[in-house]
Amino acid sequence: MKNLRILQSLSSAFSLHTPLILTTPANNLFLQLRTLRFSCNTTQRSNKNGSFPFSIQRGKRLTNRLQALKHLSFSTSAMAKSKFEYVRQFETQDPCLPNTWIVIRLDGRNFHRFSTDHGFTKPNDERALQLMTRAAETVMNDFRDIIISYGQSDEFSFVLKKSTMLYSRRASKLMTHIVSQFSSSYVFHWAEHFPDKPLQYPPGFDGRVILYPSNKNLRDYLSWRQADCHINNLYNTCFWALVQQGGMTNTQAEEKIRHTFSADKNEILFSEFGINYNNEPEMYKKGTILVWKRVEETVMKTCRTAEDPVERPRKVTKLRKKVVPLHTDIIGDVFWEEHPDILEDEYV
Ligand SMILES: Nc1nc2c(ncn2[C@@H]2O[C@H](COP(=O)(O)OP(=O)(O)O)[C@@H](O)[C@H]2O)c(=O)[nH]1
Ligand SMILES: [Mg+2]
Repeated sequence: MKNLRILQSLSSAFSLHTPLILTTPANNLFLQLRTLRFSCNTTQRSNKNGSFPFSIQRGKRLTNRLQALKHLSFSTSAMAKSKFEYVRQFETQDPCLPNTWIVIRLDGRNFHRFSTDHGFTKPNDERALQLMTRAAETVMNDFRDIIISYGQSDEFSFVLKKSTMLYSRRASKLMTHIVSQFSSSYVFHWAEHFPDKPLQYPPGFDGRVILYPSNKNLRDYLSWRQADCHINNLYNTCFWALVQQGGMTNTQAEEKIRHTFSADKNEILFSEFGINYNNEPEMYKKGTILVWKRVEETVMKTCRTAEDPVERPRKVTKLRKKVVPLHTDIIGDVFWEEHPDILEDEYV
């Protein structure tokens, strides 16, 4: 305990004086306590006069604190650092505020062109949507603090639980890892979903980090994305029916539905094309929600039982957490009542 306090004192003394005496920030100063021996690694070389950093400008307070340590064997060793080391100070930290939901949304880059170049069916391509879901599942399995995800069109949102300490909540780390894992998975699984269509060029995805302090904010965010899915899908279903089945040009179709409300579009679809929008696939209307479910899994295991003491391969049923896709409403209360574990974060 005593040594720990001394270490803390030394550390805070350094914090006070580091702008003057050290060229590395205080938090880059590695203080290690090993069997009553302090080993202090700091940059030496980067001081202008080339002398040992403790002795050049030590303040009174620092001197006093170092005095207190004289009964301990105190040794310093300079790390082999180059004169370029100082550039690390330009790096900024970007931790996400504690106790907030961290949402990371990614979106396909220029997917209007990408979908045309790869012959996606309009307005919805089931293969493309399944591939997005496949990539998102991979991300969830890799980053298990993601508690729920939501995807539609060329976008996916990942929600990390409030209490996550993954990568010390560093925004750039979380966002880049999730987006790059998603991108590589999208390419990795491409051929399973488009066996006859080789990938023409590498797709890309952008990413952003959004923090929500309350459960209501988070629910409203997810509701916003699902409402967006519904609005776009109704518009696109109507637009492409007018073009593909009604023989209109893109401009004519756009003109016809430009100032219409949802009810008008439903009416056009039903009266002109016999399409009941309600019967359209749920995945197109609602998007895809990915949640964790405990599922029973039967595996083969070599073991013995109470009745049979001989070890032999047997079927064993285990509970396992698995990502499952849902295409359901998340705007109303029902979904949240059925999945109470999502919003309750036991550590916050
Ligand atoms: N045909 C087709 N296109 C899709 C599908 N999913 C996404 N897209 C295209 O991807 C675009 C996504 O919108 P947005 O991100 O705003 O456009 P971006 O900037 O070009 O990526 C849509 O406008 C469509 O052109 C699909 O299932 N079928
Ligand atoms: Mg896009």
